[in-house]
Amino acid sequence: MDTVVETVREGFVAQLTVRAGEPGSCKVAEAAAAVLRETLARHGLVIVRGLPLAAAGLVALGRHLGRPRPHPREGLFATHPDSPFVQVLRSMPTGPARPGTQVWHTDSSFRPDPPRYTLLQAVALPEKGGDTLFADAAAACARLPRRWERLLDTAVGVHRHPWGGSAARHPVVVGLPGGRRSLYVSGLALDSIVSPSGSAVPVPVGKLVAYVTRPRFVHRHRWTAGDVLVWDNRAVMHRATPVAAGQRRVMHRITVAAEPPLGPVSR
Ligand SMILES: O=C(O)CCC(=O)C(=O)O
Ligand SMILES: [Fe+2]
Repeated sequence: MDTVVETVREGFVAQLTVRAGEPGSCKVAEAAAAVLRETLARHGLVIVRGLPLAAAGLVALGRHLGRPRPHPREGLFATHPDSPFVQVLRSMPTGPARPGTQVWHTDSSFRPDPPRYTLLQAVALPEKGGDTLFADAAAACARLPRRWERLLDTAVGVHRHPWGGSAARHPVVVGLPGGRRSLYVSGLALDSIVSPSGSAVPVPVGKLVAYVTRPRFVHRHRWTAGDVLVWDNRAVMHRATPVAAGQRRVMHRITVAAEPPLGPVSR
């Protein structure tokens, strides 16, 4: 097996192409996984090409990154008949992808133990639309406006499921491999930003999300059938884009928990 890693955007997006004799086998996934782990330590998003995986193969790949999580109770998606870990995302007959996914977010940040990685594979693609956008939260953190830097350093984000429920608290600034830092925010679930003692921090959530998702930090992924995207929910934010009415888009997805738990970082 042969793997080629190319940088698409420095420190943000890489492409990992797998040239394999036996496409889709679990052995191939295993060999590719070591390269994938290394590449993910330096990039928030890895586009894996040439590794068409059945549902079980996607789970096997996820197991090399951490612990795949069973279908979340609060999930919007159907469960794949072959695996309780694989969720099936379908565009709705009226057009758009699931509404929540079109808002900039990081996956399940409203949970006390949010998934670290998400793996998303294209199974059926529309002729037009249905791209996924990613924002480089690590680059945004490195270029944070001075007036926000100090305020956010030890700040705590209060996240809540859009439908309500109890809050989960996570640091706003989180650590990444190699001593890099990132912003852990979500336009879908981040309710407020407070100091460690609970007083309000004067950084409006909407403005912070808008900052991280400025066009200069955004990469648009145009899908090719079989692509597997793997992202680190601590390093990037993402959102789906609409699909035209009558167009079919089907994706398989798993989320994976991985160490270390989300925690504050020191400078
Ligand atoms: O459908 C997409 O492009 C992205 C969906 C999404 O937000 C996810 O899988 O976590
Ligand atoms: Fe998502």
